[in-house]
Amino acid sequence: MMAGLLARIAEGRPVLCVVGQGYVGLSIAAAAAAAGIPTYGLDNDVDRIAELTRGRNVVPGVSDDVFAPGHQSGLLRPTSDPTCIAGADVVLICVPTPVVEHRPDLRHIEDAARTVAASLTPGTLVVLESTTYPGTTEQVVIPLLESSGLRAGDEFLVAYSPERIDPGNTKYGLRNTPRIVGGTTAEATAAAAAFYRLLVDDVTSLSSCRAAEMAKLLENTFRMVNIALVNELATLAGEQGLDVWEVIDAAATKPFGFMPFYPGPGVGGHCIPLDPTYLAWQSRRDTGRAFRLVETAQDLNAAMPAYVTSRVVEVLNDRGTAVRGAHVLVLGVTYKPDVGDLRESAAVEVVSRLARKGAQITFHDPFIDRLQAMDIDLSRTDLSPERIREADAVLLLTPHSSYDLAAVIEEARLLFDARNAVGLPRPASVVTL
Ligand code: SAJ
Repeated sequence: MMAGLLARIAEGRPVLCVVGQGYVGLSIAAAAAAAGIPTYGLDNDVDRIAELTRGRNVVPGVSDDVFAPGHQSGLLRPTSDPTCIAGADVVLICVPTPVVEHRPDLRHIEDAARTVAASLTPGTLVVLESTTYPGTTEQVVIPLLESSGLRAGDEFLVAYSPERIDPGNTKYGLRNTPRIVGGTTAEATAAAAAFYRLLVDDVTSLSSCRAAEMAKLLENTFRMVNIALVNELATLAGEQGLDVWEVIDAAATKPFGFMPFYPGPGVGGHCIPLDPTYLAWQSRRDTGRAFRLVETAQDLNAAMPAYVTSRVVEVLNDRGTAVRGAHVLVLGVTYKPDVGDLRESAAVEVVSRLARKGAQITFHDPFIDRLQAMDIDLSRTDLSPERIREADAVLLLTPHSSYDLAAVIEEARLLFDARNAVGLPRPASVVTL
């Protein structure tokens, strides 16, 4: 039964079904099709499927140079019909794992597993890619898959392999970002590793699903707590009149034992601020102990929008301008540069806080034409010299690469550079955290 699966993988043409066509699922579905693998891109959003079928890349975070080759290959078949799973050799589950009230919400994973179970056939490899807490694959996904009546390990194989996409990263893509895979059996691990080697240069096999689940959480928790470190350092440096960016760059001259992270208005996206919660939640559930570093770091990062807001109020005040009635032009509101995604964007909270203090906010972001979030509803302003001159302060929160900062500095009476995009030495009209 598995011999057929392994043979089709070895031939480089297993039939693939990717459940979930968000930025993770569509990226790997398109790459697989471009690599000659017949691929179903399964999603229950029929409008999204209709657009993708027409060749329109409607998923934020998926670059056209990833989507286009997949679509043009003629092997990428967007669909909302889950029966395609019955003909698949390999099924990847790439669905969101949100956090709701500080608890993992596995609803999407559970729904996907049930959908797979309804059409699962013997000899299939099922891989979970969604970020989740260790034990999810074995304790949640497998029982749902076995509701098909098939037995995991004997009649179908199960593994876990976390996605490692970095939206907006033009240097690292699917093929040159190393992969880790862990299966419930040695055969599952081997089959998953063989499949991913069709798409990825460097694949590392682990001893279990749980090891792979925990490794992913370590990766993102590592980032989150180190960002919290420099965020807290920024508030301390600010009070001491130190330029935190100079301090970080100085520390980064050490060629070993240090990795620079940078402060800012906060931590956004749907991974870094959320994934570590899975670790904290499981620690409390399984051991009764808090995962203190995660909880403290999340509090520190969550405090940054208020800190940046207070700094803007302070620099306006230093120039004799009350924040109430002050015209603040915000540049960049997405969660990170060159990615058109507002999820968990700290910039949105800063805008909301300043508006609540009575500031007159205008904003520009090349990816967002209307900002509706929290208690704000603003249309994008044009980025003309007049608009910049009108502002009492220009607040650069997300430095998209399309911004001509020299031109902004030329016209701005005051530029608050929350990301040190201007760099050192800083012109007199430019202030920072
Ligand atoms: N941020 C800082 N300071 C830093 C780095 C990031 O404030 O030094 C902020 C960013 O502005 C952003 C947030 O943190 O608001 C998250 O940025 P990110 O680039 O770390 O996170 P994502 O969600 O875009 O992508 C990350 C991947 N990024 C990198 O490895 C650089 C990677 O961790 C995961 O593959 C991916 O999340 C995921 O899907 O888990």
